[in-house]
Amino acid sequence: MLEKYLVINDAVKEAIESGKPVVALESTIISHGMPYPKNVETALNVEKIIRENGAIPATIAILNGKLKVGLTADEIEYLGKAEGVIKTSRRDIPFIVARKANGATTVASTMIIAAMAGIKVFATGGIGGVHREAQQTFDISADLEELAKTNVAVVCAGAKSILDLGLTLEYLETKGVPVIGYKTEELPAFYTRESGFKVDYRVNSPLELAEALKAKWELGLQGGAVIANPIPEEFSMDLTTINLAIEKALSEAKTKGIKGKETTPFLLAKVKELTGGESLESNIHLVYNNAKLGAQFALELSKL
Ligand code: PSU
Ligand code: MN
Repeated sequence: MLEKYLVINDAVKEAIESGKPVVALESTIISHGMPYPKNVETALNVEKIIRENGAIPATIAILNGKLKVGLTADEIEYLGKAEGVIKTSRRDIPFIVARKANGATTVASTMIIAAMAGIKVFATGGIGGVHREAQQTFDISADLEELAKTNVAVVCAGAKSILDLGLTLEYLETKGVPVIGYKTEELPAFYTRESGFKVDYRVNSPLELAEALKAKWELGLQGGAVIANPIPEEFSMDLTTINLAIEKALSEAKTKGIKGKETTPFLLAKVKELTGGESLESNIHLVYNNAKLGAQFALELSKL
């Protein structure tokens, strides 16, 4: 039945079937996260980094209604350039499929499709979370629910402080999702290495990560994990600069009445606009850093 919907490219299929390491990649970051042509350039570099570190990349999106695992360079180019690609989370998938539309997958939907294909490791930039003032708005990303139930581990640089990081951690705790710091005790906040919040566990090697996730899944403990990998020091941003931009973006979103699925893309675009090219460069390099760790982790997992 799944074959009707799911299209896995040959290289990725061969790797999955023979137990080789594969790293899933999302596509919202391409369509909604960065401007063209940087988005395409970054997506292709990320795939290259994964290959250089011994794993097979599988960029995921929905194209003409097909759940695609492993995009070609042309498909990545198309997605990066096309107008009207729909940001697709769990609830959107059936409609994008039935309408034979193009959808860029978020963390949640990339996890879903990766799990359908049998991929356990996924690398990206930042996850969605509990928004500030969620006590009133109820704005909590579907990414968190997905982490609670789908067996895919997500390597990221933490979450942006456009979110309420404290509430995001509380939510993940309730849902039983481990938040793991890679070589750090502190939750990184995307552009910065620090946030003031602690992670649940610190690990110091890809092998340690692989052993913990293997135990989780062999025990039948459903769900993923957040592997928080701090941005490399040389690309990290000044805390005051980034916080000012975030405050400004949040107040503008409020004035404009931005709601629902538009909130995250709006805030990301605003922060980028306010901090200029610097935040874009930081963003790109933290994704590269996560791609590398994702590949190393997938490699260790495949050896266990
Ligand atoms: N945060 C980022 N960069 C991103 C996203 C979040 O720093 O690109 C994207 C991811 O695709 C994530 C989605 O899964 O936004 C979350 O959107 P929402 O908050 O609407 O669930
Ligand atoms: Mn939301």
